[in-house]
Amino acid sequence: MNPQALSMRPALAGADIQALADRVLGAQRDARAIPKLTDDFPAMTLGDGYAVQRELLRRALAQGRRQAGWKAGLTSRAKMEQMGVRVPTVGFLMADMCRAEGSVLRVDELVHPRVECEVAFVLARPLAGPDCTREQVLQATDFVLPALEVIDSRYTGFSFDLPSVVADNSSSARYASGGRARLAEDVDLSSLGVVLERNGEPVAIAASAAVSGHPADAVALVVNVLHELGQQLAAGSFVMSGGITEAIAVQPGDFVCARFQELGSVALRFA
Ligand code: 0L1
Ligand code: MG
Repeated sequence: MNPQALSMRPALAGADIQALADRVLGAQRDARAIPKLTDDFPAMTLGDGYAVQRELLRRALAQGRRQAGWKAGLTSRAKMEQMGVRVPTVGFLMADMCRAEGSVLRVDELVHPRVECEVAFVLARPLAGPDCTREQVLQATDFVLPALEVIDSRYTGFSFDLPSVVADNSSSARYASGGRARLAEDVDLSSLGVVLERNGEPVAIAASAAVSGHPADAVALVVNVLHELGQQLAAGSFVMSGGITEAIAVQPGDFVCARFQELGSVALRFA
């Protein structure tokens, strides 16, 4: 990858950021695939990707939508290898992207949805960077629970690079949590086994250590990236720590269930 693309220093003009936010929002709203943004803006950096993401969040909040929290993206080695990138990302989660456990999601509202299972953290206290640690995350955590994330890259053929995927809010689309909420100290979060099933068949099996070594490390990473962006995690934030398995594609008719050791299961149906 072009090293300049990894820079947090913005290279684009404010008008370009607005135009790219329009472009991403149009694709998200119409469930329509678009070419990656760097095809037209080859100088775009990671900092520009976050500037577009920040503009998406600003517009969502201006519409009266409520932010529920944040997610870590591209945290597992499996995910990084699958996507051909090396640096994790963050994305924001709005409350209206949440679906009840067991509910039915319409595939035609999305471009090419994929599902992954994650450990979600709910914070009792705020967390701020720059040097947030696993221990600080665990101390600030109210409880953890199992979650499914439905990611939906808006880029044609899943062809994207880091600035483009960050501008697309790290492919965030929907999420659901369920199972059993547990105190973080009551479970060994470093070695939780997970089985992801599609239509009753196991399609991915992994352990939570796939998430940056420990899911709380991924949350610490979110906090430290947010610090670079001038933000922090508020008390009450819902934070998804990153896909434990590779993401699996879903089609209408699919029933997806993630069975977590210690945390129970969470399922979604697709129509
Ligand atoms: O949550 C994630 O890890 C998704 C990151 C973006 C890449 C993708 O669309 O798979
Ligand atoms: Mg994810």
